[in-house]
Parts: sequence; C-alpha cells; structure tokens
Amino acid sequence: MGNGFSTATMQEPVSGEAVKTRIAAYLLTDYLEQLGVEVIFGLCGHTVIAFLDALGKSRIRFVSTRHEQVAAHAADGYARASGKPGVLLTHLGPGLTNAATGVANAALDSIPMVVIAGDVPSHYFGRHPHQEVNLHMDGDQFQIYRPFCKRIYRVDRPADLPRIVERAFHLSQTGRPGPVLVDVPMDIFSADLPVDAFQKSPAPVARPAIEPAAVSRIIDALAEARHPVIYAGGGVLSSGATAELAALAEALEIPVAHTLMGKGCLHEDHPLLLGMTGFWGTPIANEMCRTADVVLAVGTRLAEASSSSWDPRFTFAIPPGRLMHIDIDPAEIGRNFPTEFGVVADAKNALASLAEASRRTHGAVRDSVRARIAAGRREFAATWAHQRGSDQFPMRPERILAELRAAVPEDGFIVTDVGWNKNGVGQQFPITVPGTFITPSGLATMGFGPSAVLGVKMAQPNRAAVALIGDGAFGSNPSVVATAMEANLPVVWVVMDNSAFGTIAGLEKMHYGWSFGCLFERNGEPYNVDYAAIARGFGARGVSVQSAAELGPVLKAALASEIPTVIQVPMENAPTPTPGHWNINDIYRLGS
Ligand SMILES: Cc1ncc(C[n+]2csc(CCOP(=O)(O)OP(=O)(O)O)c2C)c(N)n1
Repeated sequence: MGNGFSTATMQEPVSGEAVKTRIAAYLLTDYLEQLGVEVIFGLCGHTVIAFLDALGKSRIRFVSTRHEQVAAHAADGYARASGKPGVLLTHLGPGLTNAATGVANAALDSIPMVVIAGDVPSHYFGRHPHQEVNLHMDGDQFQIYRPFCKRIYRVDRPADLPRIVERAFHLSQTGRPGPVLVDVPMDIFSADLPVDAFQKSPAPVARPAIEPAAVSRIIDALAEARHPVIYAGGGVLSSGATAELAALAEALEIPVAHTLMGKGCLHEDHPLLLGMTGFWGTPIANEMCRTADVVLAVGTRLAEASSSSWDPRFTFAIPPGRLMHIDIDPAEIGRNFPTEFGVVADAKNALASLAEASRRTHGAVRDSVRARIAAGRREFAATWAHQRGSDQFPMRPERILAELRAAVPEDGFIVTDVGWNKNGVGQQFPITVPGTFITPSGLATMGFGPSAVLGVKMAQPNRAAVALIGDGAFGSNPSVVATAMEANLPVVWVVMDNSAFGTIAGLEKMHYGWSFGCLFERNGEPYNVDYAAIARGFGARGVSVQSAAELGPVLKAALASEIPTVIQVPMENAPTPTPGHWNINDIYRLGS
C-alpha cells in the first residue's frame, strides 16, 4: 500500500477472491451520514485533510473555526440544542490541546460529543515525528483527554476504526452522556478497508427505569412530608422530563427548586416554582430547601455553587432533612449529603412513574404553599425591579436583561458565558420554554457563550440565538464572528462591557479592597475596546449602544437581520445578588 503498515489484520475471504476495498476516510464519512451526523465543527491540519476531503464530498456540513476551543464549544452548543451528539474534528497536538477546554466543558455538563482527532502516522510512533506528544509514552496525545472523556480510543489498526467509531457514538449518548475521543493516526484515514467494514450501528438502548417498590417509597415519603421540595437538575431537561416534573409537583402540591442547569424545568409563571438555589440563587428557593423535611433531587450533582458549599445554614440542611436522590450516574448519589434513598434511573422514566403513582395518592394538604412562594418571589424581585427600568448609562445589568427578555421570542435561545450574564440570568431572567437557556455549569468556562451560540443556531436555524456574554469572554476569542460569517449563522452577541473580568474584579475588591489583575487598563486608565468595530472588521454588523433606551430597538433590528451582529453595551460592574453562600469567601485573608 506504500504507506508503511500492514493490512494483515484484514480478513481474506476463504475463496481467495480479492476483498473490495475503499479508503477508510470515505467509508467513515458515509457511516457518519448514516448515523445522522449533519455537521462537524473543527479546524484543519495535515493529519486530517484526508478526512476533510471525504467530508467535503459528503452531505455533512463542516464548520471551520479559527480556534479549536471555538469548535468544541460550538459542537457542545449544537448537542444541547439538537439533542444529538456534537461532532468535533481536530488536528493532532496543538489542535487537540486547544480543543481540550471545550471538550472538558462538555464533559462536566454531561453533553454527548464525539471527538475525532488526527494523530502522527502510526508507523512513526515514538520516533518524534512532527508534533508528536511523546515525553512519557510513544504517540501519547490521547492521554491528555483521559480525565474528562468517558473513553479515549487510539485507533491502532485500520480494522479497528469501524468498531471504535460505533463505540464512541454509543458511549457518548448512553448512561450519563459525555465526550468520547477517537484518536486516528493519519495513515489510518488513508488505509483501505473492506467496503462493508462499517456495518454495525449503535444499538437502541432503553433508559433505566425505576422499580415499583422505589416509586412507592418515594411517593409515600413525599405525600407524608409536611414541607417537601423537588430539586430539579440539568438531567430533568436533558431527558425531556419537564411535563412529568410538573405533573408530579402539581399532584402532590410540592414546590420545585432547581440548579443552574435545571432552569426552565417549569414555566417561569408556574405557581410552584421557587427558582434557583445556592450562592446566586433566590432567598425563597434557599429557604424552602433548607427547611424541607423531604427533598427529592432529580438529575443533579448537588453541586457546590447550587448547594451553598453544602453548608447547612444556607441551602440544604440534611439531616434533619431527608434526601432522596434520582440520577442516571450512581457516582452522584450520596457524595455530598447523607442520602436516605437513591435511585439510578433516567429522570424522565423516573418522574413519569412517580407522576403516575402520585395521581392515585392523596398528599398532605399544603394550602398555603403557593401563596408563600408567590410572596417570596415577589419580595426578591422587588429588590431589583427598579433597576429593570433604569436609564442609567453605562447600563444596569438588570435593564439589559429586561430589554433582552422583551426582544427575544420565548422559544429563542439565551446562551450565556460566565460572569454577571450566567449568574444574573440564572437568578432573574424568566425562561418559559425548556431548553432555551444554555450555560456552562460544571467547568464554567469563560469563552463558552460566544462559541456555543454558533452550534445552537446551526441546530435550530429558525429560532433566535443570542449570546449574552461579558467583554472578558468576548475578548478572549473574537474570531467567532468570522466563523459565523463564513457559516452564515446570524447569531447575536450582546457584550456586557464593564472593561473588566468583572465578577472576579468584584470579588477581589470585596475581600482585598482593589481589583489588581482583573481590570482592563492601559497606563492606569480604563482600556476600552471597540468590539462593534471588530465585528465590522469581520464584515458582520457591529453596534455600540449609546443609551439605555437604544438597546431594545438595536436588539430587535439585530434579531431581524440576516447578518451576525455584535451589540456592545457599556455596563456598570454591579455584582449579582448572592442570597446563598460560597465557601471561598471564608478562605480569603487580607495580609500586609
Ligand atoms: C477560561 C476561564 N478563565 C478564568 C475564569 C475565571 N472567571 C470567572 S468569571 C470571570 C470574569 C469574566 O469576565 P467577563 O466575561 O467580562 O464577565 P463579567 O464577570 O464582567 O460579567 C473569570 C475570569 C473562568 N471561569 N474561565
């Protein structure tokens, strides 16, 4: 074959007839088409052009980014908005490491993803060919992904490629979803394989259900409790269980609190909705969770930020509260709280069974619960309500949220980053359609939002997609605008510009009295960047808002336009309210 490796592993037919073969890269793209892959995000390199050639001749779209982290977040956003695995293509070495942050972000939010990476030619493993990572082991780059991928595969023989790709799609989607790496030495893309080598498709897999005895145990506990709460995580949304959640909550009249990724689990106006818990949560959600006698947590890690660092004074007091926990991943159950009862099940299956059983159950009378929730929500909203109409300029963040909610249709996507945008939207922004709030939670990656919105728009081209992001995040990789232009993705980026890594600047200021290392400055003066002009430089629309009153019309025009638009909004660096607790605040010590 002239490329230095043997095809001895390929099976010869008994008759001795020649096997009909084709180059692996073409068979691979055919297979990906068969699996329903519509789009691959990535960035080229000499190790993957054989694959790109095949991709260019297939029906699959390729979105070429200017940085692999952008591609990884876009694939992540695509997966969240489509419900299908995101597919990412990277070059070896620096391509793979550039993408690592995006893949890790997907992993920590349980997003299904298949990463196809090029690698050095397999016949040169260990000889330090160009860009090989090998300081500890020959051809070792795939190990870089080990801590955050569900499985890492290096394809060592052409004949393994079909099996490994099938496994990657299977594993990325089953159980707790997440990324799987398929590391492909470049010679393998160019190897011959029998034309029918890619035969096996991932099996349809039933999601784990809950046993009847477990249903009775949970329903009895909820029905008998005086102050139960259901606590919904991202698993409720990713499994599509919002209707089942509402049915259960309504049947037993149980308030529902949620995590950051659980936002949207009930319609914003639902009378049993408490809101988000934790450090950036709401007082009523924290209080009712803390005083609950039974908490049913579903599809959540009970993570630090949403659980106020597990401090019983703020969000969850367990014990004396009793915790029942349903999750697809056994490792999540019982980690941070003593747990009375755990169930390893799919959230939708479990909530459907519980909702069904709850219809036959008479719960305790909880007449006053709706009034208490309404009062608690009203009271908290009143603390920032006046800011929603503030004409102040640079703008108040609350006014930015108000204008955004008014402009974006309810089924439009709000994609955040980290900073005021994530915390403020989680706490204060009404979400009425499940799945329309997309945010980086587990790894909380600055740089997620500007890129993820590309994948969201690719998945749902007929719905609005707005990235609400800080200037820190937008400044970290403005090349997203070029990608949006090239791929014709008319997304809108709203840049909340406070000339700082504002959230961290505020934290440092609170504890140390200054914001050293967190402000954008030049010669001691604020350093202002014209992000709108940068957008125009890429050929996109760029608008710099000059007054609070302008933002609404500018947003509407951007959403109506067919051109990607950056809206730069000068904003006061005001902190998001923090009704909960975060233990980091106990750690900082000011010295001299
Ligand atoms: C990649 C990465 N680096 C650093 C951080 C730590 N961090 C959390 S919030 C934040 C500031 C973000 O600044 P900006 O995007 O301007 O938003 P703002 O806080 O001003 O609302 C930083 C640096 C992070 N989460 N991710």
